[in-house]
Amino acid sequence: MFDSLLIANRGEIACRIIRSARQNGLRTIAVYSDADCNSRHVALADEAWNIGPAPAAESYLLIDRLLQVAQQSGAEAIHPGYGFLAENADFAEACAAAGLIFVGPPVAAIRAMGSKSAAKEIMQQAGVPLVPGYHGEAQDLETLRSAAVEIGFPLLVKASAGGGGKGMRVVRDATEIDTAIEGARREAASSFGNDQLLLERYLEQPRHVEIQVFADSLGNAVHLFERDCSVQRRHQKVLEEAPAPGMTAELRQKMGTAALTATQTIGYVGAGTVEFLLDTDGAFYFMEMNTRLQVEHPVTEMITGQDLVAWQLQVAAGQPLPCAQKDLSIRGHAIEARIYAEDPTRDFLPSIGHLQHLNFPDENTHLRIDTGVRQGDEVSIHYDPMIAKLIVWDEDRSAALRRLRRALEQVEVVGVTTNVNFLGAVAAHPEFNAGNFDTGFIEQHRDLLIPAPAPASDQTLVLACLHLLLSRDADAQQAATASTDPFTPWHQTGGWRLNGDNHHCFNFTDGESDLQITVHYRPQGYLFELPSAKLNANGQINASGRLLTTIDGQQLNAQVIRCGMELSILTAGTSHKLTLHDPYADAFGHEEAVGSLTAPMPGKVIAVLVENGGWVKRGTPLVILEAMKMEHTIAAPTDGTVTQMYYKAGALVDDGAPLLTFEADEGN
Ligand code: MV4
Repeated sequence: MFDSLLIANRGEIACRIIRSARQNGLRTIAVYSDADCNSRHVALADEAWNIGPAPAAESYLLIDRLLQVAQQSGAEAIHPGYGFLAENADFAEACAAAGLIFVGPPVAAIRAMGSKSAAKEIMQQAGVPLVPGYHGEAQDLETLRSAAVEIGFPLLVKASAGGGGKGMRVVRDATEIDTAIEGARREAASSFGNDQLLLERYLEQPRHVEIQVFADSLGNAVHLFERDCSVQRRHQKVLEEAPAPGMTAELRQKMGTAALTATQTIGYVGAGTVEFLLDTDGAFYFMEMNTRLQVEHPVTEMITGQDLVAWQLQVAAGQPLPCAQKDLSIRGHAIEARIYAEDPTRDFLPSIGHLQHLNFPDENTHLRIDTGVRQGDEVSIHYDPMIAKLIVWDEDRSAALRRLRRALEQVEVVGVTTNVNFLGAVAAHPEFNAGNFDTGFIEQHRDLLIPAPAPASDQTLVLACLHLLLSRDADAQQAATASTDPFTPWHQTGGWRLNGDNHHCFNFTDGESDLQITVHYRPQGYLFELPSAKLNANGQINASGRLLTTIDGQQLNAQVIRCGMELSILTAGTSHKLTLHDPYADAFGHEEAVGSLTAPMPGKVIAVLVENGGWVKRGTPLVILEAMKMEHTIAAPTDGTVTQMYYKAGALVDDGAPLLTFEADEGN
């Protein structure tokens, strides 16, 4: 076994590889772009080397730079992970030429599987079942037209060099074939630089079932059963599971044998995945072979108890496979959900931003979290916006689904929009739970899986107000303790008024709606007057910052995260964002509030939102003052730097007191 490994990747897969490499006693060498200098994979590795600016084309895809780091760091082997250069035959070849062990398949195998047509030709020769079709070299219209008639309709026109469904066109009758071929040819040429096409009979409702295979350099090969990856959106996998629902022992044996035939036919070594289309009649057809470790490999690991990255390292070191086929069996059921920073309600638009709050449920033998990020990291535009893979295991599928739903409810993310609620809706959908799904599942059930955003519930509104009230009490308590005059009325927060019912008004914006909630102080807590209900509630913020409440007799705990005027309220399975209105800014005009860095009247500092030396954009909230029972936000007058904050939360300030010094950017 080699002693050192360079991981030519980032994010969760880099962290995952480092974990197994370290467990196997290897020195781990990470590479990182400028944008990743503080990332989790850098922190986990024994050493880390900068390879260039954020764009992948200027860093993670630079073969020469990676080989240079390998040489400088003394790395003996390189693991490409997935994506980036994982299936780049030139990279594998360059590693070998540099005397490095490439943790992956032989160059010839990568090249052979790189073209769909070539792969299908090889598989056809090997007797692996293919969808009836045409994948020949002759590409003239006449040949393709007559092949189409031979195949029958509906048929699919695919780009041979294509992937992920790009360039696929369904043709339902002969009159459409010419247009479809010419269109597909143009798209293939522009998208892949290769206009070769193949034709196949179109399967209306296929499932995507893939077989994990593994071969060593000594002629041994095994399969580690199947994964069902049919729940996809625009050819991006959403959920994957193992074993496949409804799979019979006979079909599993047939598919496993076909996958091993494919593997041995191309002299494969290492981890690979043979993808099949499974038709409704139980027939299966070779789709493609992936010459890398897949994102979804953890579900296979959970049902077999194997560490596939450890297998990769051992096989790359020339060792035999750790297991024979007879040693492998399926135990239980595993499901993986891919948590992404994207907004399903905006057609899954990536959501870029700062992970201000990130909390996962605790891992255990039933729950595994593979992630490349930590609270405080940025989700950047440069890379795949994956936040984590959440993998559950249990004795059977329904128990695993129950665990998945519960685990997703406990995922807390503030700072970016995520697909967590969408994943939960899939995991709760009756058809998915019944195992009735195929590659069209998401489109078929879109309305139920991606409901329109709902207004804040009464509970959410009460939780938001309670958080603000209790936080203010805590600040006031802290100020009183620190004050030379602990009994000054400025530290009282009981809503005291002369001859009046003690109450306070909160103004929120929820989506497009403005809401006002009046909170009446009561001996046992508070009475909340909501737009459509009155609720009694009280609570406390515990040491870890969680809000523990009783609302009309029901106990409920929540995480409420505040960022300036934005409040995110997270409870089991729900997350909602409210914007706290600043009536003072409205009353006095925002311009004045933005321009002034002094206290507009005597009051109390209730929040300091930027640290000394912090750079901010114009309008960013800097300090929140409380005066006349109202909140006033002091915001950045321009882009610039807060050079000195004069006060901490709880401090009392006089009218006109300078609150901070601010250095505007040049040109402002
Ligand atoms: C097909 C097919 C139906 N009939 N081939 C999509 C991308 C590539 N992996 C192959 N794909 C398909 N090929 C025939 N002859 C349907 C798909 C397909 C699909 C396959 C697997 C997983 C998700 C999919 C989503 C849409 C279409």
